[in-house]
Amino acid sequence: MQDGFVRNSAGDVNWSDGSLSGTDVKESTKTMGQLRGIFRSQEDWSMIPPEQVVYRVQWIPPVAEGTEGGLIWGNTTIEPGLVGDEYFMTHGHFHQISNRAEFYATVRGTGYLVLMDRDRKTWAEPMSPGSIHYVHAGLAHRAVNCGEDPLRFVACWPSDAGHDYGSIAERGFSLRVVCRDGAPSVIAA
Ligand code: M6P
Ligand code: ZN
Repeated sequence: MQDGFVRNSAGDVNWSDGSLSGTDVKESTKTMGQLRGIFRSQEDWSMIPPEQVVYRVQWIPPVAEGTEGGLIWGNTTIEPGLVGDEYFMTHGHFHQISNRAEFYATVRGTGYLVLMDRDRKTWAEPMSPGSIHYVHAGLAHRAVNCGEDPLRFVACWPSDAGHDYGSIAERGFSLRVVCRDGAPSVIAA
């Protein structure tokens, strides 16, 4: 083999859990303390240790974030758990550039992908291993773990999409996923 003709350009995905390895993998962790104001009950939120990990994200940016025309591959692992009757979930965001879409695909676990447009019309798609979810441009998106095991999904989004967390921090989504009699229920917020 001649040098330079064959190489791995991004990294490796372990398809059994979606995890990434390689030199360019970035990682972040979101703790309960960083999710102040996201769950419905401030009182229940305050009873959980702030260092409790709610979810982890890994991603590979083959081009710098913010670059137009590129893509980023990542994954998220949401731990199982409840804040009062509300399942552990991601913060959720709109994209800063409103015409940027995203793919999610579930690897392990069960839950919901909650989607909301700018008029606050909200709906939820069930997530289970193998489910593919197309997040249309302009929709806010949040994943919720309704199972007893970690919810793991992979995602691919444009490198210049950006994360607009402010709108969600201010008003949230207009649906919440809660545990009723031991089963998930999607209710108006
Ligand atoms: C997915 C992608 C990421 C996002 C992550 C966690 O992997 O959508 O861009 O960062 O989920 O979601 P959030 O940013 O809302 O915390
Ligand atoms: Zn996104």
